[in-house]
Amino acid sequence: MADFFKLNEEYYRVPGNFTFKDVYLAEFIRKETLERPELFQIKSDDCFVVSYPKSGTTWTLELTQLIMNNGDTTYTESENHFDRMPFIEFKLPKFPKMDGVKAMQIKESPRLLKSHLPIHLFPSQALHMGCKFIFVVRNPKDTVTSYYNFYQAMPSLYGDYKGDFSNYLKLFMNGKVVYGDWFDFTLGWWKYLNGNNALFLKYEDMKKNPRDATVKIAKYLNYDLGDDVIDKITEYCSFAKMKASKFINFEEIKGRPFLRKGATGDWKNYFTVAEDEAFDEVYNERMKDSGLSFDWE
Ligand code: PPS
Repeated sequence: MADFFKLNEEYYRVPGNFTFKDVYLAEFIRKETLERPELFQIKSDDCFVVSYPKSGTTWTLELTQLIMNNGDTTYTESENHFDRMPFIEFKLPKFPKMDGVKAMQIKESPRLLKSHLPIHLFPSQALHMGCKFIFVVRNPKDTVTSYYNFYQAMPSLYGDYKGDFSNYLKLFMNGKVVYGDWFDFTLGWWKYLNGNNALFLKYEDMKKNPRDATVKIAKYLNYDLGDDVIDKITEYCSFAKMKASKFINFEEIKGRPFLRKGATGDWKNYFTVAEDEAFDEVYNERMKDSGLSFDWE
């Protein structure tokens, strides 16, 4: 297997890529904040939604924000998703309003914040201040499938990726996609979350029972919402509704929306049988002691 996902030296590199503490990153991640995490100015009542990219972050953030607003959609319908929930490590001159450090400073508390940083790059002060953590994870076959499509949809972040899926899967399996190795990322956070007051959600569970996710988030954040409000929030954040919302969905390239399919099992349309088998071998080896399992269908 070792050779199955072997990358040649000419592999695709995103614009401004750099490696920080063994994690492959891109120009849109502010290196200065990784070197000086105190720049983040964390507050003890901050709530973080943390995930590897393409795991259901946007969905979880929208649910959480509506819960924090007791189901009132006024704020949700007043600004776009990325401006409402600061993406803490983001910085790219093309999107000045999205500068994470600045954006967090102007938000009222309790703040709802997004990050894709692996735990060893995450501002560690937040781990000791009583902040809330909602971690969402998705089966990695669907994650890489979604990420492959996102690379092609967002040239402003990922450049001019022209490789096929097999090529992309090799990048993913070698940790050469932005935010690095999925296994390291997931295991790192999973170990932390197990022993701490954090909420752990799986995308596949959310798909099967979206109402349950709303209930869990509300309970975790101590919002006592009525059944009608829980139903309203769940429905408001359905894939169809979020896809139709101009405050959430967008297309940088026509025909390649940010909210793409919102399905489980799409990986089967991308993986060959050989790739699937080789992937399972790596997965079983790397995740064997984790106690973490996924639905793959
Ligand atoms: S990002 O850019 O890393 O923050 O992306 P992230 O939000 O983590 O993941 C994007 C995928 O989640 C899907 N999505 C949803 N699925 C089901 N229901 C809802 N409401 C929903 N909202 C977003 C989105 O379509 C991406 O998955 P794919 O498979 O590409 O469609």
